[in-house]
Amino acid sequence: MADVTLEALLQEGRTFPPSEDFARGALLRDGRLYDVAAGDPEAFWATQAGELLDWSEPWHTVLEWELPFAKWFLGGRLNASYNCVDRHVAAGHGAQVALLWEGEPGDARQITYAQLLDDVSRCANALKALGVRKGDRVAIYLGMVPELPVAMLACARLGAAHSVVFGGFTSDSLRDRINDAECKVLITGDGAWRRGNIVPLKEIADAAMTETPSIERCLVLRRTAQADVAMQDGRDFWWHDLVDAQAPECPPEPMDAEDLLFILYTSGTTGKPKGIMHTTGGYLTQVAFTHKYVFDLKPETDVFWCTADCGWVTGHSYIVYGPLANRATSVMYEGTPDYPDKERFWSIVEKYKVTTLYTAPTAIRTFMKWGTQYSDAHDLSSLRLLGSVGEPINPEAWVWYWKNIGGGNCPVVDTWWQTETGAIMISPLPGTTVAKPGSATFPLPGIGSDIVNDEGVPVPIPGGGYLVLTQPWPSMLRGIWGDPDRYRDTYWSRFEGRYFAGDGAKRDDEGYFWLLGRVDDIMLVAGHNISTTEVESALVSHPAVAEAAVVGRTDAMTGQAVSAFVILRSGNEPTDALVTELRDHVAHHIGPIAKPKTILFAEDLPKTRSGKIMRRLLRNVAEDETLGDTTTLADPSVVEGIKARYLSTSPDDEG
Ligand code: 7RM
Repeated sequence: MADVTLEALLQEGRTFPPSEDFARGALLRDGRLYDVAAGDPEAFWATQAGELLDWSEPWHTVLEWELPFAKWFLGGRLNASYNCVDRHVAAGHGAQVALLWEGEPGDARQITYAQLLDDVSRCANALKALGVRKGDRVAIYLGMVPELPVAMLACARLGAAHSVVFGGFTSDSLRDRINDAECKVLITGDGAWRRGNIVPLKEIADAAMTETPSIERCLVLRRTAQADVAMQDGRDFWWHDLVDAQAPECPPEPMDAEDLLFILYTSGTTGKPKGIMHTTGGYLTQVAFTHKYVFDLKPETDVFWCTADCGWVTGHSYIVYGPLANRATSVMYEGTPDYPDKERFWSIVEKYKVTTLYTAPTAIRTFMKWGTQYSDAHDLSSLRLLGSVGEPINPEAWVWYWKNIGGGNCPVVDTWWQTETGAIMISPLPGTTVAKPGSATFPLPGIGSDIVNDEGVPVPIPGGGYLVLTQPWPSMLRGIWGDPDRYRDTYWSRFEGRYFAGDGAKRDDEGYFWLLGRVDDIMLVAGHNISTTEVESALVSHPAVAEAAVVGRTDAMTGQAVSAFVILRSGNEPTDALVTELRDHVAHHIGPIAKPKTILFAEDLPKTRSGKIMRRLLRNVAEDETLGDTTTLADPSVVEGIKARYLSTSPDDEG
């Protein structure tokens, strides 16, 4: 990847050291752990596994690496549910709140660790009664209710792998995921609340279950209490009948460190969804490690809030397994940021005195678009640390978050990782790393990564190319369910001996990592590679812009031309003069080569259900092609709307 745009990000000169206050109280105040880990990564991870978790049987071998297949902590035995719940109760912390659950307006529940132990044990007994055994797979299709983590932990208690399917997916997606993993039981609900409306989960599940031969039983939680929920005799059981009747004791099954903990499907842009497999010991070690040190967790005083849905990996690792393994008190929120009003997040922060907020750039850019009046109306002084995950965070959004939400005194940790990596891989350590807005900074202790060129040769610092991971890590995926060849092809064949993440990245002259987006999205303009992230960040650095997506469109002169879709901050008008100004702004910040040939103002951008911009569809719009597969879109009407506007606006064709 040639890099005309390299200078652009290197111009980001702002640096943010942790405040003295924060650094003084931090778990890690210097970089020693990097050296310890670099000296002997296996010994480092073994120390973490021993310190952070309880094992019923010690491991005899830390790592067995038969590229591309890794096994960690061989011979070790443990149970994830025991580590997340029982041991905290046994240590006298039963009365500590595990989950501060905030439901749709008016609804709230607090669940202590002691209560959680009861709930998980009863649910596990119910699953047993439904025939679930160690080694089985259980599908979970629920909204963000406490019973979702309870069900996950109940599966883990029995040694059955869960496959959580996001509650916003269609019956076809649910059916395909159930069939791929041959799940035996489905756990769902009568419905889920979504902005005052009911998503009829059971109806959708019923449609799926007409074509899921492996499903024997279905457990149904009553959440919305609509009138007519069809229950099939002998197959369907109400949670409140079956689970509530069980004994609150259920011995946790000792699991091999390498036993499957869960499968989680990633859709990707092409091909059928991949069932990413995570196992017990390594996964739990790394989620506990990263949750503790990246979020500087103090279990006695912190209130941690990860705003993701449990249907995504972020929810698995930083709502369920990481925080509970570390005995954190977490907020779990059922709804969306804009319902019933745009102050919802900030009233929750104020209500629960949240100390640590972990959210996504898509949310931060939305808050930027709305303006600061909503956050200003609340006391956010409990916050001491902010996190970001899911996409590159534009420097302007980073600074906005730091200033308006963090009040200028909370470190921001921009955390890069994937469903496949299981846990955070590249991120600041908040008490010691000097942050730069837009940079995920450095690989964490124990993580090996590099940036390589097309031939797989490491690119010297400073420079850009493909992000690779160079050594196995404990929470790495163990494969794709049922498809070892696809595992090898997708991740381990592009660069020999190294894991290819699919992302472009750069290092600046101080070795900071800057993630540049998926390599499929990189544009080639007049022989120069231009990253979508950089042009988008340049656009977002203009005071009128809240969010931007850029794609390459075929161009007779330059091969590809930059085509931008822009969302304005409220109070700005979409004028021709602004188009000119924005094009000049990009030219000024990056260079004339990156100047968007066309700019279209939009109300919204097409996003996946987890909030990532889907540039592939915008590319179709820009190329005037028929729209491709839109099934993974959160709201398919958005892209239709953009397409209609695009066609009615004549593209600006001067250079
Ligand atoms: C956790 C999660 C993974 C992809 C990944 C990147 C992008 C995630 C960041 C990021 C830049 C970040 N898992 N990504 N975090 N890009 N900076 N901090 O999102 O499997 O759903 O997605 O998300 O492209 O490869 S995921």
